[in-house]
Amino acid sequence: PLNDRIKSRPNDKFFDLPPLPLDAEGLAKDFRHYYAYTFGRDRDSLSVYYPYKALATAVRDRLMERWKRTRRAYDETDCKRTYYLSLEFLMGRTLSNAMLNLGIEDAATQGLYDLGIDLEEITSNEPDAGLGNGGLGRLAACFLDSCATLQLPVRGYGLRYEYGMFRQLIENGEQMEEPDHWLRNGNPWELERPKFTQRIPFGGYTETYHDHAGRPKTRWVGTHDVLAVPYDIPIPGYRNDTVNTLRLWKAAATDEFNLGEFNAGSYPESVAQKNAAEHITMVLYPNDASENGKELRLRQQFFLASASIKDVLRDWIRLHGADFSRFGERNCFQLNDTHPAVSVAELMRQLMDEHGLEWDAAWAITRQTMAYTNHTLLPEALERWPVRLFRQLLPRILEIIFEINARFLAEVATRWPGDTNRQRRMSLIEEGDDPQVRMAWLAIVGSFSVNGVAALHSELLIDGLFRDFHDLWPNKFNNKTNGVTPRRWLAMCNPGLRDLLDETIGTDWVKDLSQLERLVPFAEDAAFRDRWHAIKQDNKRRLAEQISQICQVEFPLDAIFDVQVKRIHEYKRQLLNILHVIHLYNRIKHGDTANWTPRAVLIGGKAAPGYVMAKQIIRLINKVAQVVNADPATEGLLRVAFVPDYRVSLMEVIAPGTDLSEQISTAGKEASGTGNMKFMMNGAVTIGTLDGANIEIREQVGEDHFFLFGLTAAGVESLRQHYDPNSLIANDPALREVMNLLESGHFNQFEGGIFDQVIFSIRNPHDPWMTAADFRGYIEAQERAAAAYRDRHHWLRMSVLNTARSGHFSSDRTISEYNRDIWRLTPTKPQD
Ligand code: 4GP
Repeated sequence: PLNDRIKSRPNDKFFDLPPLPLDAEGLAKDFRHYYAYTFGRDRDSLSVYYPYKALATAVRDRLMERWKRTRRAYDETDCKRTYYLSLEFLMGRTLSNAMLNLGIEDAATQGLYDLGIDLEEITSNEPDAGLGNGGLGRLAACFLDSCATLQLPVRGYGLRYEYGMFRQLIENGEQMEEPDHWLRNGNPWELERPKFTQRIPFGGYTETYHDHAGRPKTRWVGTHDVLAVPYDIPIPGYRNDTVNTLRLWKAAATDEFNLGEFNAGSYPESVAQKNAAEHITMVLYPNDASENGKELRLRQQFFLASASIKDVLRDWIRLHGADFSRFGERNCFQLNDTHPAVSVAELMRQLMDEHGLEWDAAWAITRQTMAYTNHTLLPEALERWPVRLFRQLLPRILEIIFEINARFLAEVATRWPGDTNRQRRMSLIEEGDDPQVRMAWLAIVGSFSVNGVAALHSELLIDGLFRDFHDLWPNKFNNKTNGVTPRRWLAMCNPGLRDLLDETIGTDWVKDLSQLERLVPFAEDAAFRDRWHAIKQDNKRRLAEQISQICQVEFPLDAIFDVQVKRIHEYKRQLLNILHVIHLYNRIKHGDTANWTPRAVLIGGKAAPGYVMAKQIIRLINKVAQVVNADPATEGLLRVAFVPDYRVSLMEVIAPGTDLSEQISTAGKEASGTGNMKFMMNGAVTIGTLDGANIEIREQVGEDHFFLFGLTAAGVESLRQHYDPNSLIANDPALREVMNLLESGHFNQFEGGIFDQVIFSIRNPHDPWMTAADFRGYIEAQERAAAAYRDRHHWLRMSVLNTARSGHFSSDRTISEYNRDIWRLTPTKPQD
């Protein structure tokens, strides 16, 4: 056949293509070619989307050769590999990042300029790939960028959701959700790979049989299968010719569905079955740090786990045959939270039922290859699935989980004989009327490494939630403090600052962010600080223009830009922020404005559609903003805006234009935070609690360059017993007046009672987030920040030092640690 004939001709014209030009002329030529011939556009077509698509296609071509060379290098060196399994990859836009990493932005700018086109007009037409909720999903995207930049053989595995994170609209102050059909106009970055389609079983039942050697075996039969079709996305490293892969699975019906296997002669029912199969990857569950306990979600989880493991085993067999003796030492699966934890049992199943391994051999491999990262301590995020749901959807997987549990509990009983309480606590199955599978326990038992995402978080895990497991296996537990990619979050989003850094300390910082340290002496240089200031003001102007367009609120450029953008959650305490805004407003109304620092407060973020309290907080922010902005007394002193539809591409404008970064969660609740790192890198100063990575940020930058307030994690826990918000309110005139304004209905004149629940939460002695407890400390820290901002050069010094000391928070550092301690991969260059 054709394939063999082509293969047998080494180095012939068919394969040996000249490398594509990376210069302005070459890019412009290809751009015009795709625009005119591939997309069939001419001067009358108005859509702004096609210029984007034409340029994206030209850029993708330039990734393609490097992609193949990277793949070939991994195959030929037969290196160890890691698979990053995640239900979320919050990639944002790809085009600008790909051009940056390829080193062709200047050429593209010039090439398009010669055609009379402004590059930014094109790049801003790319829809965000919003295949994630927040921190956990964006972390996965930063990690992929770092893995490719460090030339590590890491492949991402995820789901190709038809609908990503919903679009948020604000109507009369309230959040409305609109579906995000991000694939509507096609996705130039993906490559369908139908050849690697996998078949994923659901339902059915199990039966035992004897194999050819007479050994008893189990098989899973009578299943309703769904096809997993892979789509590959290229992940370019920074100027190193490496292009790694993100493989996303799309669910498709099998042919049997089309032929009506289940409903012979009943065409509409059979098509309905087909739709049901395809539902699996229809939509991303929009909950951040909370459980998604629906059957469809468990289907998604198993679908990802099963398809990805099949793909990895297929690849192993392609290169090594069906000998798995070295599989364990050559492969690693990193589980991004418990969402893909069912992989532990699914790897066991495939190794035993599909490849004939015995339990012990399969378990040794599983325990040698699985590693688990925890991303939150919040109890509501701890995934548990009803045993009955498992029995019905994944009967074979449930059997394996029971067997893992029986063997594990025997180990616990040997270590702590007679300690039945401990056995009950550690069991993978939570007993009760409706027994549940504890997915975190399954992940811990099945993994050789368990990590938290910041120092405090990892400590709290081992002396809290995971304590029993830490007693048993102390060496399994480790910390990997999060990081963010300096390519997107500094070089790409802040070109003004990038140029100044290049000029001041050379260009190596993009690949080695610790180089930013070399900026430290420049913090003392007044002329340098003036240039720093000019760049910040430009970035603020750009942000203010966006806010003006989107929110019709004008931010004065001399104001301190005070920003909190992240998912809306009670523990993140957007409520505390808005109480401070009300306090400032109250001061203005009382004429208490001596030595005032003008302030522009920006808040943004999505609430999970079913999270009532979070939605009320959004409404409150919007109502307070309306009243404050409309009051002539606040002119020039205070502005407040809630920016709708916060997403990756908005953060690219927000972070560079921010002066003050709000990281004000209740101590002990924010596992790490990563927005805090993006702000710091871009020269914002943090006001924050001793929580998550804030602690490490403060250590790096020094306590004089961080506005600290609030209870510690230990303080929060010990205050719980005798927390009395009502006396705090009664004894603090500022808080009392803020509560009076709220309770008098000042911000909801014609809508009585809409904020009752929010108000109640502040006054509730059982308020887990202890908003009132930190109010006094918070407004005092805000006053310190305001005073510091009035001393411009003092502030600029802090700003420079924040960037200078942010090197530690590069995801390159994080990934190097994952590799050093967990993955142990060899950096591998693409072949020539
Ligand atoms: C988030 C955590 O809330 C955040 O602190 C952390 O920085 C981020 O993961 C990345 O590790 N958790 C989630 C989630 O997004 O869905 O649990």
